[in-house]
Amino acid sequence: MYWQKEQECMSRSDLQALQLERLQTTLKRVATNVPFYRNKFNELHLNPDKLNSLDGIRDYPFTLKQDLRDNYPYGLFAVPLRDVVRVHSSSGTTGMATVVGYSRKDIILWSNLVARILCGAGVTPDDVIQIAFGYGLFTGGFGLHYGAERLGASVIPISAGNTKRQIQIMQDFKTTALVCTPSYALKMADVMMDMGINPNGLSLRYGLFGAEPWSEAMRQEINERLGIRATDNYGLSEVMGPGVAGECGECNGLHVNEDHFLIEILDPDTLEPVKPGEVGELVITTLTKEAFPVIRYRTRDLTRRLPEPCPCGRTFTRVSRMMGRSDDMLIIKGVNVFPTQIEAVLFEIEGTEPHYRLIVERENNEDKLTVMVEVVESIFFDEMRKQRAFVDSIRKRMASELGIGVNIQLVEERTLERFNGKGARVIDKRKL
Ligand code: DLL
Repeated sequence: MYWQKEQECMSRSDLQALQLERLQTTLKRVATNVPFYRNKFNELHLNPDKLNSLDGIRDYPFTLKQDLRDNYPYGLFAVPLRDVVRVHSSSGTTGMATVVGYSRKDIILWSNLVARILCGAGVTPDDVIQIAFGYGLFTGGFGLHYGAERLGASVIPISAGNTKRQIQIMQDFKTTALVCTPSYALKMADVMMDMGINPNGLSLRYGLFGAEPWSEAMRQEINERLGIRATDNYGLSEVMGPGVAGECGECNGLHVNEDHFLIEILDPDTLEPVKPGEVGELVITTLTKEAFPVIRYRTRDLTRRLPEPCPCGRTFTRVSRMMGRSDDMLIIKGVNVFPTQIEAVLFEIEGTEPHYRLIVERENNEDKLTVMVEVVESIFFDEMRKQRAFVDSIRKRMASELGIGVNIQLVEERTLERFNGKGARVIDKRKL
């Protein structure tokens, strides 16, 4: 099933010609409208008018998350704020937020690309879609919502959380497609069991999961426990949000919406292209976005091209599920967390030592983050009540900085192992 067959199945040569034309337009637009890009291009003596092949993109500079932060909030927008109809932000990063904007045309494009992904996964206008992603600055809720409406499905905008109510509604409203993170889907399966509900008695048929890494084993478990077909979909706010890539019914890799995004897969150290089929970092250039185009955005997500043609007939390149990251970003309960954010909070709190461990676990299909931190003797041996208040204050600061709850465990000075070289402060025990 295709949403836009002509585009999704176009010949590779037509696609490349379209990409080149759009790339030229995008480069010219950012050079004209965004001083950040104009200055960088000038420094490197790059003239977008002279670009005459897709490979020419390799002369252009990368865009990093830090560039978005440095230009906070609107510095990288390519249209006046008057033409921006929506603003989103990368999940959970209050202290280091990155802000992205959409013009009216961008919202239409976004809805279309998400509709493509839903359609590719098998969803039709006859389906009832329960969207259990958070609605807000996170792109998951609104992104999937607009796409599902564009498709013509019946949308239940339930948002995240309150699992029992989710299940009640799923039962009563006869939900046929569930949209959330893969870990939340497993949590739902657990809660269904606790509630004595047999998933086979529900109307559920499809699950569209994304926003965090997961594995083939997890897919099998979800499929079996919920009696559905689970597909993976990928995106990131800096590039658009969901809608960048998604699996078709073959469930064997994600088709990238290449008519709107130019991808490169590079060795994260040398920044040279990897050999075909090898794992590398996904780098994305938007080809049609108006308000917030990005040039060679380093996603830090690791994947590889799947060179074999897909039996579904789509010609867009497929990439494997995301296999990890080339930086230390963690995704906890769907929220992006950098260890440096936690470190920064700890450093501000008197009585803590600069030695900590982050332990990430998955308990009952829910992520749990424990911060073990060394504290000075006087605090460690403080009376219980005082210690509890201390822990509470750290927990509150963490919650407001990270946007998620964490457990704090105080340990005595000099108990955490010291490192000689690169410190391994994060222990991720989740087996995905
Ligand atoms: O997570 C956008 C999204 C929402 C995608 C809903 C799919 C569904 P951010 O909050 O900016 O945006 O986080 C982007 O999440 O760089 C990846 O590391 C990770 N990620 C997103 N989708 C997947 C996936 C949204 N399917 C970051 N598999 C990205 C693995 C994913 N990781």
